Amino acid sequence: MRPNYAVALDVPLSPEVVEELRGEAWGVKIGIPLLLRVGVANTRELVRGWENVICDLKLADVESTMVSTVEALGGLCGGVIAHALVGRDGALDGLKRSLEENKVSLYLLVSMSHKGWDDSTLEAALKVAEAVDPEGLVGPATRPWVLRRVREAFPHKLILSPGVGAQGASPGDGLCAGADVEIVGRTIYTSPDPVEALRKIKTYAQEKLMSCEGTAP
Ligand code: BMP
Repeated sequence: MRPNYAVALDVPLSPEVVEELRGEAWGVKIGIPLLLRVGVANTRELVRGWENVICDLKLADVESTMVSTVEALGGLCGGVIAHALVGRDGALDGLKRSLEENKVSLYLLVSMSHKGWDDSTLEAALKVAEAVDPEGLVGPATRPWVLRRVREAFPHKLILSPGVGAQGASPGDGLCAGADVEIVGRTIYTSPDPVEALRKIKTYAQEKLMSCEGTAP
């Protein structure tokens, strides 16, 4: 398994650095902080050429509002993240249909990486995800046991996992617990050399993967 990374670009970096990161990363995750800072048009310019542009809008609303929010981004997103807990009928079912028509992937967030997230909702979120059948899921690298449960519930779906670096998980923790891609923001974009920071993260993860491969779910 290769250590795959998505760069969480919550602040803008120079186009040259973003372009260099593209050569090292699986994808880029953009969301409200970047969109508000530089606008949709500049964001589009910044991520031009990236194969996987994941729009982390943390959608959690009724169908029409979620669909309208994605439409407002005018084809910017290759994937969209929504909260599973908003439920299927009248919400995620319509969003999924609309995204499918536009060949955009849906990722459902089933558990978050911060301390205060209540994992008593996990089984309910997984049940919604099962009913909606998204392309992928999002779960925390900070709580590997949760990620293992997500992988167990969805053996073949793409799992994205934030929480590596600034939030305390080590590179490879998410991958070893069953994720396909780890999401890293601050450790990369606050570094004086973001590309080198990502390379170091990948090297560290590669070593960790060598010791956990075979034990990973
Ligand atoms: P950082 O590596 O700087 O902690 O950034 C993590 C990124 O992943 C942020 O963009 C954050 O919004 C996002 N994220 C998270 O941290 N935890 C989650 O549970 C879900 C997220 O999308």
